[in-house]
Amino acid sequence: MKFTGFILALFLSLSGFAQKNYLLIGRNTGNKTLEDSTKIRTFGFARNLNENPPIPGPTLYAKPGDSVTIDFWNVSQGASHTIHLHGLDVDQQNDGVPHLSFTVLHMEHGYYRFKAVHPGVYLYHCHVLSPIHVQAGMYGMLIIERNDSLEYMENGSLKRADFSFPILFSEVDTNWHKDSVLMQGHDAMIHTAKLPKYEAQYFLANGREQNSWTNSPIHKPKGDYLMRLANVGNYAIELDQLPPGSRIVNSDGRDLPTALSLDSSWSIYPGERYDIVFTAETDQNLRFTYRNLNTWKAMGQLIIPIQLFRIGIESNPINQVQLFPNPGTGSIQIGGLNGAADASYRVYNTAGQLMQEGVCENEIQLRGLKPGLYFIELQIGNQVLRERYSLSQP
Ligand SMILES: [Cu+2]
Repeated sequence: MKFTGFILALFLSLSGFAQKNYLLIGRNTGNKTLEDSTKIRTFGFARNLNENPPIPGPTLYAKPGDSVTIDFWNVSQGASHTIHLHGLDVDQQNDGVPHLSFTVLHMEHGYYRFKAVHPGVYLYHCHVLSPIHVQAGMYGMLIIERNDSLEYMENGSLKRADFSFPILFSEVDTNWHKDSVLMQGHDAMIHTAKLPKYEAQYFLANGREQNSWTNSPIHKPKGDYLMRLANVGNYAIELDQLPPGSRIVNSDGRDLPTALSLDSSWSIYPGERYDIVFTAETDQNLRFTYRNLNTWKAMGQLIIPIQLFRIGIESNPINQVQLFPNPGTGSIQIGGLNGAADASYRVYNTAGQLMQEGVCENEIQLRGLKPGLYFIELQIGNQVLRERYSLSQP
């Protein structure tokens, strides 16, 4: 028996399949400050007991063949929660629909287990009084990647993008974040409360509103982009404006046999997910309109800019240079410098005043600057890269 176990372990390790373990903590005492300083109460999934649950919850990753276990703890006084694995082919026990699988009560925990099979984008969310608990913030993305985040299938062949990024759409209606809505009875079977009419005032992508995207756009060199979209809100997301040549290669966790061109309009309905690929040769404004499903009225809009590095020469090595994390707390790593000699940097504030300068190695430490927006200029030889940088509170 021991020997069989050893052979099995050897086989599993050689085959590259892994055991992926995640810990999520359900909390109903979160808060989120919106861009106009409105503060709302939230529920959410935190990674540890100290964390204010982020919205969305952490993105979970797996590869085909992985065995995934989510250990879910509930520390929500008075509220029960579950994790529904939206779009994944899990068995009944692990589906997270209360009364069909199991519910996790306050100070209890449960395991959700499944095998990752089809690459694509999925969602997880609490399924207890789901209109309320999802609006409260109990949702996140789950991505099954191929060998890495850049691979995708198009027209039956394996391809590779230069960059990829996930975007999860949602909304906030502050009237749904009042205790009278959030803290009513949590048992779906005896739930009688009247819900306010849903009219979202805030429009989010990855939990971020418009100013955040304007100030910190997607900032990469030109190349092929793989964009992983999901909608967990109550509105449809109309893809208003995408780069020419954009196409859908994967829908709801299945590769399309033939890529679908997005030259005409397309919408992502609640719960849907798409992988979209395009080539960015110039700066792009990706535009998304949030539409009421009953009236098709435009309720809000979000523009996500892709701002390419502004470099003159195609083969320019500065194309590969990246500053991260951004936003950050003042310790900025510089990727792709590759030991370039005579690299220098300058930091300007938004009024154009030079705040700091120096010789540039693999890190820049900002000193004594207030939180806010800055411009960081890197000079390598006669090539210059200018990057917006958001300095957040340390
Ligand atoms: Cu819940």
